[in-house]
Amino acid sequence: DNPISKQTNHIFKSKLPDIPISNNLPLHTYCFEKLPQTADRPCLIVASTGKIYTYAETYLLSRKIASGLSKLGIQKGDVIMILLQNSAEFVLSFIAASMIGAVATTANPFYTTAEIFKQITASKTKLIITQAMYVDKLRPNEENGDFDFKVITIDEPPVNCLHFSVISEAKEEELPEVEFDPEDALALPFSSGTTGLPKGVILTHKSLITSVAQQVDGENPNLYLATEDVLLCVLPLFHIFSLNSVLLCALRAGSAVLLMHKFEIGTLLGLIQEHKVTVAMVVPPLVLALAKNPKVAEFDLSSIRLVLSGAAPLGKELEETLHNRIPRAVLGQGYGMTEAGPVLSMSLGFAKHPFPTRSGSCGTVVRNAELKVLDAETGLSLGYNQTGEICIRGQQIMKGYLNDENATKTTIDEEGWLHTGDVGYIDDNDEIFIVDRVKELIKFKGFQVPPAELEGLLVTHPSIADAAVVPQKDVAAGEVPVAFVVRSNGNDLTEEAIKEFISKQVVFYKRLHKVYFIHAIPKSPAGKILRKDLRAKLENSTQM
Ligand code: 4UW
Repeated sequence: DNPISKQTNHIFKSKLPDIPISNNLPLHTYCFEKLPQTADRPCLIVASTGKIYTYAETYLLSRKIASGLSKLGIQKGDVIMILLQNSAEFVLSFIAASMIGAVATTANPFYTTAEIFKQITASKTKLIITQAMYVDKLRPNEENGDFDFKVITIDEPPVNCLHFSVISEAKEEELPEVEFDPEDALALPFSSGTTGLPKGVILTHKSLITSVAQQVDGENPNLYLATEDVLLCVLPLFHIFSLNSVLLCALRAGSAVLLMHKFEIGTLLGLIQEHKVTVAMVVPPLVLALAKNPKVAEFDLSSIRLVLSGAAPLGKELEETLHNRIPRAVLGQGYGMTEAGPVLSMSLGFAKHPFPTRSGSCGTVVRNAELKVLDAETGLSLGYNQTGEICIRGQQIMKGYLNDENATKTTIDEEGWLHTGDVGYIDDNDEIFIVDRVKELIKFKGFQVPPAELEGLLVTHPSIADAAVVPQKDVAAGEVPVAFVVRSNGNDLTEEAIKEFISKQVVFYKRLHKVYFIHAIPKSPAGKILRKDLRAKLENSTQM
């Protein structure tokens, strides 16, 4: 027996058996399949007002909104943008889009005008649902050109905008019949993936249903949620983690979703106590707050039975500190990537009949999927405890990038494997450990910061000849973006001026934390920035 050949085609599967998945349905039908049983159960709880929408109300309102959108001319395949913090209107609009075969592109309301318009342009947004305070950002100027989209606000509408009641008070009987194909696009989140600028990620009804089913379906669901569960929804729904693993999983399971429109630790702790939150989906900075903030001691968090962290690496010590604070809760991680539909793996400690897990792992590959670890040099797939690039295959992954065949081809290969750009290994308990990233992406508290975007902005400055942006480790944020800049004329341009130049153009988490001036950006013969060299420069130099 040749041990090498045995390992060259190693494919990892879940410890849970594959299950049949109803991914031929439209997403809303799948999510509300148990409506006859859950009709009177709480579905959405709006934290700021205490208003509760039952499952029946959520479903009916979504139908009205779907009908209203259709009255406004939104048809199958059209894109609507949801530019909102977490709110009932966010959820209802998303489900409504599904009901008429429309596509929802979600964006951060804190984005600058330029960032929003890039997404509007790329997605050909026909209608935007937002709040009055963000409408000023939606006024096209010369740079943005001519646009033709309707704007709906969930509060008092400014001039030329419509109020949300225009759609939410439409007649559900007039909801048109729409033909569905499981491969129809449904969600269009934007992600920079392994390289370049943010791109529209096409997630279909089939991919999202598959992903949700991989988490919460089956006799022994990987992520067991019951109708009695109350899920904390503080992570922004415009990011795929919250949209999929909090909202859609909760809807499918018939659990309640506690919607918080922003994070504030005192409010959060009070809400957990008041609503007896049982399941908390979090990112590492939130784990840090829960583990270390002295206010935690003043509240009763004993209702929490499960804490699921993801979107960025979680330190082992932090996990253990939190465990000491809420010893009864099962802690673990999920690992997702927008393009992967998004969940690749999840802790089997969350299963209905859980498996023992190890601290620091990102969980085990989800069921009905295949995972492999690719050796960068040989292109072979590796066995247990060998480090390489993580690749995933299954019906949950994206259909592709919107209008970008090249980027799609470099991310999903001919055999259907999606290459994540994450580096890790699978241990002998089938658990995934991520150790590095080969892609460009920087993650600030789980938010994407695409270096190419900042580099593109930097070189538009008249006194900058060249620039590269790389991550620097940071205790609070995980990583922060820092720039290496080559000045084009003299030494007048200061670090402060560059930081300000960028911060005016981007959302807060993309701001540069440091600028280093150098004579030339190290590049490969093909002209690619040698990011590794720059990262090493940061790590090695104490002056920096
Ligand atoms: N450990 C280390 C992790 C981890 C990680 C992600 O912004 P995106 O495209 O997507 C996300 C999605 C996260 C997510 C979705 C659903 C879910 O259940 C879950 O589990 C809790 C998480 O973050 O960024 C993708 C990149 O973020 C890094 C990794 O580099 C990945 O390619 N990342 N999760 N647990 N790193």
